[in-house]
Amino acid sequence: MMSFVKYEPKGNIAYLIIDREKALNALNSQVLADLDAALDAVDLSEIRCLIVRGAGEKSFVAGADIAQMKELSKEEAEAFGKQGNDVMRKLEAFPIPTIAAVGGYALGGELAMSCDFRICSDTAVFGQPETGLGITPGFGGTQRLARLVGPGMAKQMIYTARNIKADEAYRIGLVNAVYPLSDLYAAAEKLAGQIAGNAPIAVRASKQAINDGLQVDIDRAVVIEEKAFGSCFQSADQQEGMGAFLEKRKHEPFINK
Ligand code: DAK
Repeated sequence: MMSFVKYEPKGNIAYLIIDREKALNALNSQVLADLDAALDAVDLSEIRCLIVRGAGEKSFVAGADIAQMKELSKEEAEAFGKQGNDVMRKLEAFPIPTIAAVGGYALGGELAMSCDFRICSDTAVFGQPETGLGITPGFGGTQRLARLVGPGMAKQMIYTARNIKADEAYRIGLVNAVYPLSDLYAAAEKLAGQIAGNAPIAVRASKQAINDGLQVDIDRAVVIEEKAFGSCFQSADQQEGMGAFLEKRKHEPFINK
């Protein structure tokens, strides 16, 4: 069956490609369901980092599908919001790191914000157009943007519905780096490769500790970190990583054990 989300493994990293180019990769229920299924299909024994991108040269994701949303009842809107929230949460909590490679429009940027971090092309445009459409952001847009760029900037972006370009997105910390479009995916692969080269148990435990720790007070957060730290010990990769340092040699490739 035709899917709007392509899963393309490449060694021990993989792409998830939102592939609905004729609507600039806008998210309707089918795309969300396909994204959910694609996440389930990731081979976590092999893949160590995911790169999320949009198909084509113009858009990452042009937000939720306005044609689908236009006629929703209140109940249907809530159900659509929940479907999106569930899949964004699944992506955010995905066991391995995720990088959003934003080449073009990221309007209603909830998908990008659910990734661990974002890099973008110099052609990228970010914005939350929702209040101009008569709705609030959904799929976590009011929540994650404020956590990423602070409440003041998030409120300005959401109340004004004004788009910002790549340089401003970089300045406010919404993206970690900006590349020419022609270099974006190579840069994403390089980052993903660096991540994939480190001990997977440690990388995953770091992700979970950061995510879980941000939800609680600092006293509980440091306990979460202690558990994550402990979970790495007596692993083959911890033994090899530390052993190699002490023996002044390069470590063998990590084996995720
Ligand atoms: N939905 C549906 N179709 C879209 C679309 C979208 N978001 N974005 C683009 N398309 C379609 C266009 O309708 C057009 O289709 P055809 O006319 O060819 O059939 C095709 O993609 C190409 O778009 P354009 O012709 O408009 O291309 P341009 O280069 O002229 O303009 C643009 C590109 C990205 C500036 C423009 O397409 C645009 O402004 N798109 C809409 C962006 C936007 O406002 N997105 C929505 C963000 S709001 C919630 C749940 C979810 C949400 C909120 C609440 N609850 C349940 C509470 C989420 C909200 C959002 O994401």
